[in-house]
Amino acid sequence: MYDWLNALPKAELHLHLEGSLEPELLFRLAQRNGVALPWPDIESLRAAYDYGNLQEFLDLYYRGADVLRTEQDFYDLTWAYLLKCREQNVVHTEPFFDPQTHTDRGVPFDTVLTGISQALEDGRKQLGVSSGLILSFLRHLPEEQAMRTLESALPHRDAFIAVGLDSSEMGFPPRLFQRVFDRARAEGLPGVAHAGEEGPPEYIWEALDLLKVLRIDHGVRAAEDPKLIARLIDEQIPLTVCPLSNTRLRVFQHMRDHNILSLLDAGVKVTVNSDDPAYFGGYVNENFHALYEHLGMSRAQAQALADNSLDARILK
Ligand code: ES4
Ligand code: ZN
Repeated sequence: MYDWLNALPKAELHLHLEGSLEPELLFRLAQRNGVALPWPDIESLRAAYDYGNLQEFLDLYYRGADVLRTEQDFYDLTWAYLLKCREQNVVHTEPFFDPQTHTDRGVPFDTVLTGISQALEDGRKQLGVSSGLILSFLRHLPEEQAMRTLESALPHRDAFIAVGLDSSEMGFPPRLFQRVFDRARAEGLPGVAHAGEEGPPEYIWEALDLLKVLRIDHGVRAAEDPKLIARLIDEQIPLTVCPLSNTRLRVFQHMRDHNILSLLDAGVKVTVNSDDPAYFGGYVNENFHALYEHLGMSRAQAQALADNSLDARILK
């Protein structure tokens, strides 16, 4: 079963490039750039990968991203992820990056974008992995800063397929970013948004009705709202679900409690994704393995999940 799951062609639609920074590369870049780290070695960094909620994870994730300084760093980060894609039969990926995490530290927008874009291009040519990049806004920062980030991205409009919304969810509802998403759409950039990970179903309604997103990232709390579930099924709105992330961040206490297969069987267009694989203990295939191990996922269910991922691409 594991070999069969690994061989399934699939797309990844919910992956933060900064979250694919493995401890080994993190330490190598820290040394290369002369960045001091609060952890003496890789083992103690790994020991810190134990989170009570989303915010505890994000604090560590932003701390880790501080080692990314040069164009080559962003290239190396992205290339390492693309090698994983090839290894795992991820034939297409639509990764996020968070420009504000870097520009707020003084790393120029163009440095970040050029390093990532060059690696994606080489991935298409040398690895056969197709891709489309999603520019994601940090929702814990004011809307004006998201708008300024969008402005710095527009000269490179063709480098992106969509805009996204991530970071701390509670207290930062989608409605705060309606103008930014309107502006992006006017420029031909559709939206996706994290909603219903820790936040209530109301945030998913807002993402759909106000931000007019094409997909919901996570969305697992939709299950609390039958009217919302009916709409997701009716309109076949994809949810990019991240099982290992959800259990590591205690959205579900145990994998056997996860609702992804119930949503699938109900007719919701759910997909399997890794979110921040370096921080949550696995890439896409390890997420599939966990669903088989703890939820008894069948081959037919796995096939449907993989088919959904290819179907829910923005870049066709
Ligand atoms: C994230 Cl799991 C998750 N949720 C929200 N924002 C994020 N950024 C990176 N990983
Ligand atoms: Zn995410």
